[in-house]
Amino acid sequence: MALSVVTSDLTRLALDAIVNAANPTLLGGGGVDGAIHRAAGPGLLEACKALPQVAPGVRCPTGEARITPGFLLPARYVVHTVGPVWKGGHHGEAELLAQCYRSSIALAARHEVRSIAFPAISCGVYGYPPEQAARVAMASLRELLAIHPAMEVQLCCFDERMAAIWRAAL
Ligand code: AR6
Repeated sequence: MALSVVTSDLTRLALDAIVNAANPTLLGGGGVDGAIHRAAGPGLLEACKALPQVAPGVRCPTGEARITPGFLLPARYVVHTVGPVWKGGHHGEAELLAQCYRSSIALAARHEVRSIAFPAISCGVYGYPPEQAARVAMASLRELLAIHPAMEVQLCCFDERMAAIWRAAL
């Protein structure tokens, strides 16, 4: 099946690309972002710094995506996307989260990526309720896989509790 849920450390996956749940600066942070920068080594930060700012301090607005090499990671590319901060659900969060999946897959496809893994974007520091995020992600990804049938997509959960929520949505 082209869409699956795995329980793993995202930084260990040897796929064409992994997706980073970044912040608009693209200069690193905590959570999966911090783990990716640690595992990729300093080349990743240099590549991120080289991406143009579209506004002061903003290299990637919420819902958009940017791509860099994976440097020391087993994955060839890192697709950086910025999820919405959860503000109760009535501030366009679902549409912005769906945009993250769309922008990431579109950008990956332009780089001939055939296998890609996403973390649970926005479900950590950004506070998005995972049950709702998983439904948005799965609905977006099903539509995207109809457009990109050769793409293999993994949803990478850090622990079993999160994986159970995502499997239920799948
Ligand atoms: N592998 C897979 N999943 C992970 C890993 C890992 N190594 N580490 C954490 N997770 P978060 P967000 C899970 O907070 O909510 C950063 O500081 C984690 O358990 O990483 O989009 C950025 O710079 C959770 O389920 O991302 C931003 O400022 C999921 O990844 C902000 O956090 C996402 O949690 C983005 O917040």
